Amino acid sequence: MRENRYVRLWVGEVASLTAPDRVEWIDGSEGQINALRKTACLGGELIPLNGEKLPNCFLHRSHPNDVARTEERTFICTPTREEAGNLNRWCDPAEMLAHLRPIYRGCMRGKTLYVIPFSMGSQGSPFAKIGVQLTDSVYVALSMGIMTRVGETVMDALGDSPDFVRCLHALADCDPERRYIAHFPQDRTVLSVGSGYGGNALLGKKCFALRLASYLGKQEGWLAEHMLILGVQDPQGEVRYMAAAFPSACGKTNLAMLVPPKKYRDMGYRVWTVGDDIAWLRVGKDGRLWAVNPENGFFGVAPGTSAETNPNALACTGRDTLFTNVALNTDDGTVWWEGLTPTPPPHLLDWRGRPWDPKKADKRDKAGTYAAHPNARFTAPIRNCPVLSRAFEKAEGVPLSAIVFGGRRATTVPLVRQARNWSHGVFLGSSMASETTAAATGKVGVVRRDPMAMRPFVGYDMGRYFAHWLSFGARLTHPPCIFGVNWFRTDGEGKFLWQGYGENFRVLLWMLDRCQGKVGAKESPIGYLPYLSDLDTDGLDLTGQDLRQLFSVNEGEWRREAAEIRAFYREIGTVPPELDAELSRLETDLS
Ligand code: SAT
Ligand code: MN
Repeated sequence: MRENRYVRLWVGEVASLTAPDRVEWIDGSEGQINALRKTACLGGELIPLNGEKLPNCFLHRSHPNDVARTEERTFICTPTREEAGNLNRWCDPAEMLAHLRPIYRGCMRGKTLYVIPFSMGSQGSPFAKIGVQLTDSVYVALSMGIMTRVGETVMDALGDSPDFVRCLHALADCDPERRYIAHFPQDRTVLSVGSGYGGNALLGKKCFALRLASYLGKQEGWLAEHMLILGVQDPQGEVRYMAAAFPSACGKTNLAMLVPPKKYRDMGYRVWTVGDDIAWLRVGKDGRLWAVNPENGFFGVAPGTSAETNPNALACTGRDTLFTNVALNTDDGTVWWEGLTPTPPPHLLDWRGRPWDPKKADKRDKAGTYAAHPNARFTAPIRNCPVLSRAFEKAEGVPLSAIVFGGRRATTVPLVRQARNWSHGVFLGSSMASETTAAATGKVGVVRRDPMAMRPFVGYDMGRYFAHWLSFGARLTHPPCIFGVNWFRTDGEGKFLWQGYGENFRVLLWMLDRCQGKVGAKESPIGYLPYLSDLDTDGLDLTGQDLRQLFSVNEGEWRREAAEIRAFYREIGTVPPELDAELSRLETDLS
């Protein structure tokens, strides 16, 4: 592999601090991957699965205290607290290093230090950025090999340059009290210790591609977003692209791989997946907003994924996949999770490896009683996706017709609405809220403000991030239309009013009709709402009353919403005046 003295120097420094027995450079070859899988199986980090039914697939069980992102242990370490802003946990860089150094010291004794050169974005793309991750976990090394482009070609692309993001990860003793996910944006460095879980440990993902990248994007004039990207192909063969932001575990992977209902497929409609979690956005020379997915795999939520809900995701997991915290079927060495099939197979070990008793399953304590952990995941190569867009590898990405902001809201927020213009769209994104999910530690189901689904992922001050978003309004001569959606509204009994999944395609079509100016819309205090006759509801199990409730805008609820947004803006403290004006207009229109 090509040498780079900056990488070598840094690896040397880390090795002398952490004292591994050996250092192994990841070249990305098939032979090396196979050897690593063997090592992981020997060491108990991976369990091989049925080689015929699930070729090259493995099960990983994490430490039970380490099953989700830990926002309360995630820090932005900038010289001043102001740079990190009021919503991030801030720590002085020197103080953080003083915490971390003793934890790292000698923590890799007896272990191998893996050096993983990786690229976010396809090589040669103006979007692409290089990182080097060091880790003591073979599971993390293998996962990085799925989620990013790794190895020799990355070192070739880096050449003699010092321009790479330093990502140091150590599982160490996986002690939650000594767990830190620390970001140093000025030094382009991430230091993570004490967790082997996805977003805490696969540092190319949230740490680099969102937190550090959002900071770089602010400096360099682009955006790093928590968004899926998909293309809708119409019967004439024209493909239009949209990017959609939802908080973790709110169905981004399902929407990205959506299968249109049969009648639309028969008409010739198709959906193509470009990405399911992260989008990097730039203004093109043509004044449109262009997007790439910088990743190379999916880190999807397993529970709820089935041949009905998401056949494409299921197909992604058929080979070369790592499953984390799902149940093991001891009869045939396959895996299972809640929702995969209506009835579980008879002999399962739960996500912790204990015999599972289905009679004890209690939805109030999923982690304690379900077969799979509610945040169980699959890590699958993007090339496995049957509906992968041909544009995925395109250096310049895809031009966006629409941006969608969505959350999980049982009440208040209608199925779909459109922002009046760019700044109203930014307001809509900035005021998003969603019920919390199992993807992060903490209570599930509590409504919290989650601007652009980026609350846990903006690497600097939120108000300045909003200002950065607003600045694109002037730069885009052909801006995408901005929409808000909520698939999760419920009736009085707590039942979802909208079927979701493939039926969301109907909403995508309305949005694209709006982008092309094909249909009108009703003005309301919260943006444009569809004329119900423009949304195809034919063949849906939906009463007229349900439909009205899906779109109802209750002024009392919205006055409460506006008051919460006001309080949230106050908490941020640095919200730009344009957004303040949007909020004032909402308040006035509601009164
Ligand atoms: O754990 S990850 O951050 O990688 C997944 C998610 O929460 O979106
Ligand atoms: Mn995510």
